[in-house]
Amino acid sequence: MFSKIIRALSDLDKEKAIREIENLIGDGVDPFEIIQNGIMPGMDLVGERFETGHYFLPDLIRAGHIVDACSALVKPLLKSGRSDEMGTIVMGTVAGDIHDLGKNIVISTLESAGFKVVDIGVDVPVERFVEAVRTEGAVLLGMSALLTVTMVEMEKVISALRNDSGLKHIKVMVGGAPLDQKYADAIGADAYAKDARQALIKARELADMLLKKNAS
Ligand code: B1M
Repeated sequence: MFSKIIRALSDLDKEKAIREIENLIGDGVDPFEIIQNGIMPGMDLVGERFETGHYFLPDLIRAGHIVDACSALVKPLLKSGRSDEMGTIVMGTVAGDIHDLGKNIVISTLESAGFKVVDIGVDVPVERFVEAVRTEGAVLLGMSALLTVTMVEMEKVISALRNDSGLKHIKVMVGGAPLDQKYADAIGADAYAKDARQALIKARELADMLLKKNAS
């Protein structure tokens, strides 16, 4: 079902990719499945072609534009069924990293479920994360990283929060292609999500946990 969209994306064929996304949406395919089984594997192939020297930086940039156009079709459908007032989440991509397409999909998903999300952008330094959590009164901080060399920034932010008596209670969720649960545990994150659907599940669990704690 997803082979055509994967192929269109990996061949950097924007028109075909958009048409295939529209077809999948028209067939009633779950939008989370479209991201997980169509867009992400398509981008994995683009990445592989880049790594093996078949694609170059302009191709990556083009791939980014195509994902952006495809995401714009899928994002309005990322409804979760339940939409309560869930609190504020600050979200950004760590320092040195400008990948934001996945982060933006996660943000749309969280917003559609009732979270207020403050997007502080890409290439965000440690101090800016800490400042934003403080000034926005966030209950949760979300960090995204797509480069293995920038993953280490997450640990610095978590450490800065844990060393601040006013912010040590803030829950932290991390995500992005090079991460896994083991890494999230090692750096002391409260949750790891491998995709947008998981991000929503984990964010709800963390928010519910905080609500229960405040009520007791
Ligand atoms: Co870049 N890039 N890139 N790139 N790029 C990768 C990441 C790479 C894996 C490609 C490859 O070589 N195979 C590789 C990293 C290798 C590594 O570190 N191991 C790479 C490289 C090397 C680079 C440059 C260094 C290239 C260069 O300049 N020589 C450069 C770095 C720039 C920088 O950041 N400083 C670079 C630049 C770019 C573009 C700007 C051109 C463009 C990004 C455009 C943009 O984001 N606005 C780009 C692209 C498009 C990619 C690939 C091909 C696709 C990324 C993407 O958008 N995926 C990527 C290859 C790949 O991912 N396989 C690659 C689709 C998106 C929907 O998925 O982002 O994984 P994803 O998000 C998912 C989940 O990860 C998760 O949910 C999302 C939705 O389900 N998730 C979270 C993400 N954040 C989350 C946060 C959460 C929870 C879940 O909680 C807080």
